[in-house]
Amino acid sequence: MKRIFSGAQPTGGFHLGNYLGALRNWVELQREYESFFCVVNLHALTNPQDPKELAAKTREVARLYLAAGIDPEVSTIFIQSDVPEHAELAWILNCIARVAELERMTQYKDKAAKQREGVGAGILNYPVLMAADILLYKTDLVPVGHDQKQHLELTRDLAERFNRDYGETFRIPEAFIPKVGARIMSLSNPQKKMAKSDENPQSSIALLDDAETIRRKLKRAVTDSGTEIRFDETRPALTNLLTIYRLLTQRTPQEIEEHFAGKGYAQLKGELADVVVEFLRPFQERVHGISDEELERILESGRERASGIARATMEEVKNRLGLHGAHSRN
Ligand code: ATP
Ligand code: LTN
Repeated sequence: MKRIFSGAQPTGGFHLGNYLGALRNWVELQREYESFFCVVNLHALTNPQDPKELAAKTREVARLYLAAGIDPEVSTIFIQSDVPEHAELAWILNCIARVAELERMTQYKDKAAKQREGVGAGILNYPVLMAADILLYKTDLVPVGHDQKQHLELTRDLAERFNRDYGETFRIPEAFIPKVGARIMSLSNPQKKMAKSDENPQSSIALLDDAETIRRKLKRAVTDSGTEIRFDETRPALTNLLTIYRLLTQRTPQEIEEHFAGKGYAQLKGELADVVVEFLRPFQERVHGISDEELERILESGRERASGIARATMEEVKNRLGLHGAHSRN
């Protein structure tokens, strides 16, 4: 069976973009692949975190995975820092990565530009840790949103370089980026993606937002000029709302355009709010229905399953590099 690996950071509020761009596809693909879904808390450390909050968010993200439909009986859900091999392999890959290629990453450039006190080394090395996550599990497919495409290309480059220099070790992974939903845009600026790190809470719908908040945010969402409700690339704000509607109702663009013929933005926003609220209600109930004990049991069994594979890969990597431990000499 081929393997999937993906992850999300336990930072900020998980939003509809994270769900529609990534999580939704994890759920769909989990039965066709052996799947690993990780809460990447070491990645979160690239920005300052409050320790208590980080611990709570880490559990919350694992709950969101479960509520979205990741089945712990078929998929492995675990926390990145529970498997030390992620950091270990990241160090090794850092030694074959080049500073110039890391500096070319657009996410790095964006984040570096915002940092007034000097950009942290962790932000530069962030995609190397991501490569380690993926390569440790000999992953075939990585379902992510569009913003991760360049990081996946770097992952492939690092794997190829290692294989060339030290012998065939890593599988070369492919990105799985959905045709629709890979880039859900901000509700307040359709030129920017919906992002957890956006300082304006108005710009995204969090999966844990209550009904009233959702209605208010959608009512205030920016729109373009023109009145006709249709999918139109020259009207990105409208098309973004319609795309969310499309993915949550699973109706075709044609059906949607017919449905809204002769209606205005207010009607669309109202109906979209109903759809989002109806979608999130059972989701939120499931999030709160998972007991702490059950969650810990799932994460512990995830840790065990992930560790077994991670350890085996690291053994191979260390052998390739001449890093034999005392126990394996002789
Ligand atoms: P931010 O939202 O602040 O940019 P992030 O992208 O680092 O945070 P993660 O939680 O690490 O957020 O991302 C989880 C997944 O969600 C990734 O696969 C990412 O590509 C996807 N994703 C994030 N934002 C969007 C979006 N606006 N549309 C579609 N997919 C998205
Ligand atoms: N960088 C990703 C999160 C991430 C990831 C991964 C995704 C870390 N490691 C491995 C897929 C596979 C992001 O979305 N910000």
